Amino acid sequence: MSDENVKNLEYIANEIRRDVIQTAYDCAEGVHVGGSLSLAEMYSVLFFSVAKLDPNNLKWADRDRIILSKGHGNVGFSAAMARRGFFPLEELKNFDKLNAMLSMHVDKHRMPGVEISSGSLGHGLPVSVGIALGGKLDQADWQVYCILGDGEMMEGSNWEALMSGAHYKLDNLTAIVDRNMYCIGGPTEEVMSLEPLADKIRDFGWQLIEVDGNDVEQLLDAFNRNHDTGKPKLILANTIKGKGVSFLEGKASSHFAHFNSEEAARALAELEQNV
Ligand SMILES: Cc1ncc(C[n+]2csc(CCOP(=O)(O)OP(=O)(O)O)c2C)c(N)n1
Repeated sequence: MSDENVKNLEYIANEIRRDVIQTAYDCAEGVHVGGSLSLAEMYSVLFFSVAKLDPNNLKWADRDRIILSKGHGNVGFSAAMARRGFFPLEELKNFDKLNAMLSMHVDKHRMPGVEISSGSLGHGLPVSVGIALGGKLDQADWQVYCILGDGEMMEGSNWEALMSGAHYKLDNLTAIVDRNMYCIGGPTEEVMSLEPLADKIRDFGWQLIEVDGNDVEQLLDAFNRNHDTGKPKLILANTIKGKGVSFLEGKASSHFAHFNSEEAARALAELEQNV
């Protein structure tokens, strides 16, 4: 991919971050900021380069299926989908208001282009395994991309899904773990240690690719690498929770936040410098 295209994906990631901050200001209750900022490059790369999608043909049979398993990350996901053309960006202004299209967690009955509702952690990967298995049985050539949080990997259902993904040789399935090192209650390694996470996943029979998840080129390379024969792929994306805003980066408190006008202005000014 050309330098210009990489720059464009970085630009979109920055715009997604700005959308998240603006929504954390507009939404009186606050939103899940940290785990949306950590995934901005992932959303940009997936929605604008890797996945086959058509926002004007939501039921296109050959579309790739993107599943946000960590459904609390809906604010960043919504920003990416809006920018990709699934619905107007203005919908973010009503984020989590009564009867709005966009809510704190992903709701497929209200958001156009969403494959499954999510928010209760530990369900997206099991469902993705089922969808990928269906694709295999149909000999379809679309792919399934499932995004999980690292804290979410504490859910036992994910480990059953890892077993079955390998068992059914689902090389049409790519899971992505946002390894930002924090869950809701603090650092993952203090709450429930996951390490050595890469080795465990490899031992479950998956092709493991570990990257800097805030680096567009590394993400593109990971997605574009062929699946090892007969294996599902897992991209362990090392990211920074709250990435891009100095007073949020690497802080557990970034998980969920509302900003006053001064904080929002500070954050947006920092992100302005990245454009
Ligand atoms: C089954 C279930 N238990 C608890 C919660 C509450 N909860 C919401 S977010 C979260 C932490 C998730 O951590 P992680 O997956 O690392 O998310 P990230 O840091 O990327 O935002 C928890 C426990 C939930 N949504 N679902």
